[in-house]
Amino acid sequence: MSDLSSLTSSAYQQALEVIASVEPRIAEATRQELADQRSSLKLIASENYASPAVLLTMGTWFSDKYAEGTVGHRFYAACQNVDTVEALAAEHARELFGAPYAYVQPHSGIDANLVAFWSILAHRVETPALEKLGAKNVNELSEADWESLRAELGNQRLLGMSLDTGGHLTHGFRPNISGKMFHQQQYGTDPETGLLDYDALAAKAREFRPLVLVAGYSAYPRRVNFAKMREIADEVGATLMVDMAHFAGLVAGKVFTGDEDPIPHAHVVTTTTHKSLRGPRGGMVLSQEEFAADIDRGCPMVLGGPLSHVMAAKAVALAEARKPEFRTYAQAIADNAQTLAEGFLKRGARLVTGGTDNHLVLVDVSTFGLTGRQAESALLEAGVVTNRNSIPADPNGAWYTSGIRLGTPALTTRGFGATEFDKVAELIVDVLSNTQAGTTKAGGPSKASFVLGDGVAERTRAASAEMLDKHPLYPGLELS
Ligand code: DSN
Repeated sequence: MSDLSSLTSSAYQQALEVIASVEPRIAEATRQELADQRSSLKLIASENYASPAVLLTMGTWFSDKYAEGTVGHRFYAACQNVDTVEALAAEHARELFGAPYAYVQPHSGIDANLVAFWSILAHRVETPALEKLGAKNVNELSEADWESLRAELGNQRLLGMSLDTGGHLTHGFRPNISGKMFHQQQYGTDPETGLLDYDALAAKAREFRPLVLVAGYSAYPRRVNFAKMREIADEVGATLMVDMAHFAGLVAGKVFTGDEDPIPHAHVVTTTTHKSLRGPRGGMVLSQEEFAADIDRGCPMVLGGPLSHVMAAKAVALAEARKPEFRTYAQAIADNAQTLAEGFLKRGARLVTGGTDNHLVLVDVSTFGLTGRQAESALLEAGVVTNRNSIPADPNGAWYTSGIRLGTPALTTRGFGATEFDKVAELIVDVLSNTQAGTTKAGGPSKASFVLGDGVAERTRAASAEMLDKHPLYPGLELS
């Protein structure tokens, strides 16, 4: 056991004892969560395993500090150490991504997107209106001018990728705030190929003329040409916002470069920090200088006090991602996704878009006679953690779905390579081929219940355990 893993073991051992002295059930659930994560194949495309350094950084007294405002300009006293933390996290983010500006306060992806939306509205709508009226801020406006500005702010257009073709809720999905605060339209993918059709997208943008064009995805298994996206945005006068939450690790690790790197092409880029980037749970906004001042007003515009302990952990994670080994990790994420996709294809499974060139694979499980819900549940019983996901034009809707989404970031962190990912595909195909759709209580076809063949869960768990034991999670971390 290395010194570091021994230190980590004793740190967690002692922390759990302290927690148990107050609420033993929480200490027990925490131990159990580690045991469960260690003993299952984690394939949720948006999850990962942060390093012990990142995790430990979150458990400190920075959590107790209020620090509304920005570095050096806080609405609370005694923020000198939070200033250090926030400035460092932002510096690492700028250096890592080559972004002129970084804002590390958002608590999550939706917060980051809200900051981005409102800073775009502030920059493109509010500021010019205030200038025209000769006012410095909205408090100086007459009631009538304020009402008319408010109406204008709420009357803007956003074009984003639809949820069922791989976009995210926050990209203009009607039930989400993004679909309510903007007039929204959605672009999709080509019905035949499942791929983005840039010409169709451009035609839609010309007709709709959005203020904001959102690019990025959470379930699209392909790379995006952000240079083309920017051309489209420029042609129609839109601001290009890229949500790179899923693939930030591939951008950081220089797997996505040139036209596939959103940073030089987008006006504003948002991300979470806990997916392929392997940091703490949180969000971040990167931008060109032009938007910096408006993004900096994230608090109080849409955020409250920053989570200083999480900003500290972001700084640690971003420092990790600046190391050369992170590039090796990022490349392995993409290589492993290729292997996983090939493993499915050679065993006869159907993949949306026919494959992948990022970190995720979307399997159409209807060819196994299952809904996504049934596939997800059967796999979970066999110790394989995935999530059900809509496929384009999904006949089973967003609850039952017809797909499962699989990602490689987490198991790549554990050291899985080509051999293991091919085996993962084999195990999943075995489970799905040996699962039958169940029936409802009334005897009709069910979209949820399923019957897993005898012995399938046991043989899957045994084969997984062999691989998981060879690639332990947090090697050397032992709890008594
Ligand atoms: N929930 C995340 C995902 O799984 O993709 C996105 O917010």
